[in-house]
Amino acid sequence: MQGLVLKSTGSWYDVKLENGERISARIRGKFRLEGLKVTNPIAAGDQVEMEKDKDDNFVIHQILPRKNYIIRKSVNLSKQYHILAANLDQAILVVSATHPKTFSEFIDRFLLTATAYHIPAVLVFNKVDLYGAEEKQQLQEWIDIYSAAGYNCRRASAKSGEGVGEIKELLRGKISMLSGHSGVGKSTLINSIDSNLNLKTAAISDMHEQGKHTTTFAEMHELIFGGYVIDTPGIKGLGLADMKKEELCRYFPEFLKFSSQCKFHNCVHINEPGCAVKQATINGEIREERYNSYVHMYNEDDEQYRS
Ligand SMILES: Nc1nc2c(ncn2[C@@H]2O[C@H](COP(=O)(O)OP(=O)(O)OP(=O)(O)O)[C@@H](O)[C@H]2O)c(=O)[nH]1
Ligand SMILES: [Mg+2]
Ligand SMILES: [Zn+2]
Repeated sequence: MQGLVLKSTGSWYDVKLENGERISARIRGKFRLEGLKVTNPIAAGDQVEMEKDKDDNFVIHQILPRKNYIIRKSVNLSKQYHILAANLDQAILVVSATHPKTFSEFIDRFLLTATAYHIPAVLVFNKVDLYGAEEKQQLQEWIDIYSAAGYNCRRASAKSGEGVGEIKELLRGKISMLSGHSGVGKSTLINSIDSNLNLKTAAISDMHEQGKHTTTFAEMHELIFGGYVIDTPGIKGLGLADMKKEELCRYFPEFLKFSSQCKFHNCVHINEPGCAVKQATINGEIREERYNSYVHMYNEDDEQYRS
């Protein structure tokens, strides 16, 4: 019997059967992920094979091959990873310029991760109803930078409804994951797109302008107009799991146009002579912010990477 995992809360999994019925299942056996230690072997979006045990409980005994998956470092256990979701058509990062503010470095890491896992990434700049002059300038800058890098950028306000129709079209018929810091409005956006869903939301704290981690488990919701959306808990950061630092530059799409012209074929665009990527940055063909962000990630603590 086959099913689609909607939610994993630890030892139990909510699974939708092919007949539409929603059941709880446990897992049996060990599931591994390409040598990485993971805290949850099965994630929302997984297609699984199940059978019934002698007590008539559903037991998952196999994961069907994944089209893709996205992971982050586990919050407490430094060498462990958490699978956020599997089998995605797109990963949407919800960003806000204020209440709470998202930093560009976080955006760049998210895009890098999604790109490395071959998942199309979209940026949704939410809460535009709150933006003053400074935030509007930041928004325009972000849109310039990330559109030039080849990413789809959308502005939205779950409050005023601006841009919500476009995001609905973006989600129609697809499996999408929404990520971003706690409090940027992921659950509120989903509620405004499909009023049948009534996801829990909460005001951010006045003191620190941070979200309250209202959504605690990634959960996949079926959209009334077709498609699925996975609402996820707010994240602080994404690990660069699974990657060697020399590979990072492959996942900056705007570098690729130039990197074939570098003097050395294995150029990582840091200190090599005759580097076309560096030259393109000087010429303004690659945004300096993105190049600097790349150098920053490259020079980070080597602990980040798998050797
Ligand atoms: N002004 C304004 N407020 C918004 C908007 N979108 C969401 N909010 C508010 O922001 C707060 C946080 O929204 P949530 O939807 O709970 O945020 P979340 O991203 O799901 O947060 P976590 O579940 O904690 O990760 C709520 O008070 C929402 O009403 C928006 O576009 N404009
Ligand atoms: Mg939420
Ligand atoms: Zn180079």
